[in-house]
Amino acid sequence: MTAAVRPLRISNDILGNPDQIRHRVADEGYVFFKGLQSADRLRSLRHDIMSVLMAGGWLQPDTPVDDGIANVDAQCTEGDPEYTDVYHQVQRLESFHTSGHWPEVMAIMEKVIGGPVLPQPQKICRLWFPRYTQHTTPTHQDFVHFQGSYDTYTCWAPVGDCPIELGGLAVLPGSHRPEQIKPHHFALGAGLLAIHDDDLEGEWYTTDYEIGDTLIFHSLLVHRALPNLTPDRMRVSLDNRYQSIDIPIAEHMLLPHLSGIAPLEWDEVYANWQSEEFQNYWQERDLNVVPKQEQWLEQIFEEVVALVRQGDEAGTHHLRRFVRREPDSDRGRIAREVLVETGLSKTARKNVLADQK
Ligand SMILES: O=C(O)CCC(=O)C(=O)O
Ligand SMILES: [Fe+2]
Repeated sequence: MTAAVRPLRISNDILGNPDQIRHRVADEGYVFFKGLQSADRLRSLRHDIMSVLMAGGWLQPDTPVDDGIANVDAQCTEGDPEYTDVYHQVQRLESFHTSGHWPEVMAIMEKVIGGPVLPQPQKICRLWFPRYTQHTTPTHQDFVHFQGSYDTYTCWAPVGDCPIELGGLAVLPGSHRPEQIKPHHFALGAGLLAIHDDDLEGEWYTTDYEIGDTLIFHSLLVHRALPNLTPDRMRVSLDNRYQSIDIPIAEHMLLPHLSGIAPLEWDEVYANWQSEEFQNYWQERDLNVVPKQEQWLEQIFEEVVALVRQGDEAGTHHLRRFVRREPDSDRGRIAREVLVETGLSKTARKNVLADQK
């Protein structure tokens, strides 16, 4: 495969034609629309999110909050306990959850899906620090994370302009066919699962996203994020999932995002909301809920252990974080033993022990 990057195909010309939209998604695995979502509402949401980040110490004090100028000393990412300390405050925002139900979003998802739509309860916001490129979301298919049914679609939108250097999403058109899950392996970055380049062919497509632009893609489409190469800007984006109300949904998609890393209940999420309209909205439906498959998590744990034994840095970073998060679980204990047993320097060993306190 080549490293060249081509521009996403813009589908605004077929916005009024659901058959053509579905045809294009079936063919290319994605559709991309310019200015689909209200820029005003997104700006207001950006203000709410950035205000949480400022209060949490992730933005430079005395800079305009809406600019999202990062305090790089606060760098952290999904999987780090410090990340959820602030991220879960974003999860409590009514405006954030409501954005997943905006009329223009529901209307386009109904066209893509061709019938009544369930916005999955788990809504996701991504908060990506600059100059932290080793934690960029690696190449993957969403199905390994969200599971349930293949016919689930991700709707990704930046909350603010997102030029290429800020690190938006890139897709590999047509890679959702044939209908199969490709091998995934451990990598740092959101989700921790990566498809290796050798298992792929085709060219990457992306764009300089502007506020309101919206990318929708199938759960088997291969995609990745580009690194946030700006000196100081946070990248903030929404990625929410939608499916027909009639097909299976995996049980973990009924829970707040990252509530497995640090506990967060829906009641806590709703504590300061004005409206009940989007609270527990899925409970009145007779959903077909299926268990979460643990196979990928188990696989990467074994891979990480093997990598750490070979002295791999990314694996060591992950295992140390894992021990901090779960010192007392079975895997946490194994992780600690592996870190101590491998050729860690004295300082690193001290850090592992300090992390456990
Ligand atoms: O925003 C990111 O870095 C990851 C997004 C993603 O992979 C997704 O929306 O499925
Ligand atoms: Fe993804």
